[in-house]
Amino acid sequence: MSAEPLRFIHAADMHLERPLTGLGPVPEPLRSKLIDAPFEAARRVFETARLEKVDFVVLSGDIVQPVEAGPASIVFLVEQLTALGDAGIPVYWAGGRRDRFHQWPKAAVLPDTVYRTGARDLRCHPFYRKGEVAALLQVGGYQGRVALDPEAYRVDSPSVPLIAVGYGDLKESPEAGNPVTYWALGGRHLSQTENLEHTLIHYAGSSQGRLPAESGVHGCALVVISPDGKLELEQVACDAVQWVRREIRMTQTMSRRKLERQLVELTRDVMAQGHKDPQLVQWSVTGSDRVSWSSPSVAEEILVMLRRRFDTSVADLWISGMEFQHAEKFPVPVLEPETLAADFFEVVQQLRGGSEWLQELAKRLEEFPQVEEAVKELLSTSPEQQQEVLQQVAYLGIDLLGAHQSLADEQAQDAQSLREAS
Ligand SMILES: [Mn+2]
Repeated sequence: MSAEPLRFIHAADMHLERPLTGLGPVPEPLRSKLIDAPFEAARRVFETARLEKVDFVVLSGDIVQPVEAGPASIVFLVEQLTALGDAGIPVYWAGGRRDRFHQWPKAAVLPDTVYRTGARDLRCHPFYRKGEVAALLQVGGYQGRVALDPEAYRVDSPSVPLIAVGYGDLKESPEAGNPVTYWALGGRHLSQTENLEHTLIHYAGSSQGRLPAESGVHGCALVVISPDGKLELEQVACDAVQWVRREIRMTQTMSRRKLERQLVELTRDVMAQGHKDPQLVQWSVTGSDRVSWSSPSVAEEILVMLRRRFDTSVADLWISGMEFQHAEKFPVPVLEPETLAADFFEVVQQLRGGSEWLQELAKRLEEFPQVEEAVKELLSTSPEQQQEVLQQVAYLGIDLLGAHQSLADEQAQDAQSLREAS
């Protein structure tokens, strides 16, 4: 093996066919940036490869669904991969569930520095540097719903680093005798690393988060394998828009107005940090179990208030969501007795701890095939998931039956407690 380290970029799940979702009405100045974000993120990944002068790039699937993405995305990708080819950087691309190489338009010609492996296929490529093999790449396409077998990627005693590029989960942890140096995997949208003694398994994650659940930094991995076999992985942020999820803890006595004031202040703090890219902020309020007004409709009202406050043409910030997190398994509302909400809640309480209610529900909904199907699907989920649904039912019911505290009530209550205190 040569005395130079091996350096490469690992990226996955770019999903150039998929826009950002879960945002609500976005102010005009932000729109084009959000539309462009998946492409800008991909551009930054490929630019990193060129600036770092890496040996090659590995793509672990779900880069683009060619039919859904449309011609502009295909042209974009061909240009990016051609620029890499011109810089002497080959690309090894394991086809994911979405890539569909057989639907790739014939007119879009990829440079011959791009090596693609389609579904149910596995190919071994030697990577040459100065006329010598410097690495071996086992590139495997989407295997259907079957998990990847680490043994299939085996090569008999390789004298150079062996890189496995694949899409999906591994059936089992690779054995100690498995010669793969690095598992470049895709199919998970949040990056994830599993460091085993003899190998490193890494999911690159999507280069651009698409929804609130994909918060945190996204990008690609820069992997360096030194001549003595030491492996280093550096995460490189490439996302053009960041989903920020922030938690704030509420105390039992906290009033709604105080919470609102805090949220405004904290959002200002996020804004003051001066990011170069737009921030999409999701507020999650914990510790709200014992507060009767912590309902979805109050969350919605607060969201509208925050959006109005921060809808400025200069700020690259948008509040993507606001939710009350209920850590306890079930709401503990303070309800007026003999009200609809209280009666409803009592019934829901009685249904806890079993799945009979679902069977009963399925029976009653037999004449509505579509709903019935959804309920039957629920029946096949775990008891925990069923209880979670019941919990949501409880919150929604209490909310819809008007048990939440309105702002007017609260202002009156605030004024009352002020009078009492003075
Ligand atoms: Mn994917």
